Amino acid sequence: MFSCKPVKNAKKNASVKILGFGVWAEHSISQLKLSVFENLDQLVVVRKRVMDVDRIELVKAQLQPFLRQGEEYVRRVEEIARQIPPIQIYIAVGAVFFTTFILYLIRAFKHTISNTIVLTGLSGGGKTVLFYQLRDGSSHQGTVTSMEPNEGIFVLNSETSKKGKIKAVHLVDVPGHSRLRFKLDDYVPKAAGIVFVVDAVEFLPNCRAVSEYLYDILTKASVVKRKIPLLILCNKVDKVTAHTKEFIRKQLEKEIDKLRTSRKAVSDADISNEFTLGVPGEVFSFSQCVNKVTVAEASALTGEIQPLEQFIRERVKP
Ligand SMILES: Nc1nc2c(ncn2[C@@H]2O[C@H](COP(=O)(O)OP(=O)(O)OP(=O)(O)O)[C@@H](O)[C@H]2O)c(=O)[nH]1
Ligand SMILES: [Mg+2]
Repeated sequence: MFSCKPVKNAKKNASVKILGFGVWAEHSISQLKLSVFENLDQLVVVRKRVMDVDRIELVKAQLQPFLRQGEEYVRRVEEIARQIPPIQIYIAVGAVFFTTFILYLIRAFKHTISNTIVLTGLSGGGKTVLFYQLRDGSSHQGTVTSMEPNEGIFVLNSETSKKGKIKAVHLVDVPGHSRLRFKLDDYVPKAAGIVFVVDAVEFLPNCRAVSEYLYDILTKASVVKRKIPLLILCNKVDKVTAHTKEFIRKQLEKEIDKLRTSRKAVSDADISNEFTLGVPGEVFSFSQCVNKVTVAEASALTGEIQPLEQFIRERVKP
């Protein structure tokens, strides 16, 4: 009698073996795939490196002539340097450093040169009209008492048609009202020049007030230390009743001389001006001031302002 069991077992064994072989084959193929991919990656990396090396070699080859030329120049310079006595080399190097230093100083100095001109003086003297004359060449009649400093940076109207380099002027017109005069301190320390405007018509009734204001300006530390030049501009000379600049100068000197004595007494009582004026024991004159003080005439209304323009141009150079 035949039993079919062994046959069944044999079949089962065979299918198990085939299954096992299948798994093994699948595994082996995936392993193979992995190793092939890994090798491919490595191949790409190696190829990239080879290309990089090739490129570097190419650049090196291209640079080679320049390097050789550079070496040649250095060799020649060394040869020339060996022929020149060392003292000449030191002098040449020194000259280069010195020139650089001088150029640097000129640059630094140019930056510190001011182009600010301050117009000051009692209220009603004509500062604002002068400001417009300088800027626009017209008087802008009907000005009212200024409440704020009036300022602008511009090329003087009389110079707009001039060719070549012309420096713009920073002009500030500070109100003359006693309550607004403190604003002067914002501008005076950096000023290249001060224009003290005097009403030549109404001079005598205001002589004391004019002198006091002028005295305060001339004794300011910023004015004395920086020796800021000051122009006393006697304005409104278009009117026949206007006083001459000589008369005004003399009256101001007399009044300031008197003020010196009275202010000295005050300063002894500990309320002092920053600096004293003139030479002790001598009658005061503007020539005794440490800063240059000049006197000129003008008419803002008619545009006769040449002395003012000249003063500005001497202080603010292109
Ligand atoms: N006749 C004559 N009048 C002038 C002249 N300059 C100014 N004035 C007149 O004087 C008056 C005062 O002029 P302003 O320029 O406003 O005076 P200011 O010095 O600016 O006065 P504040 O702003 O108060 O400090 C105005 O009515 C002007 O028209 C001048 O040269 N001649
Ligand atoms: Mg004004």
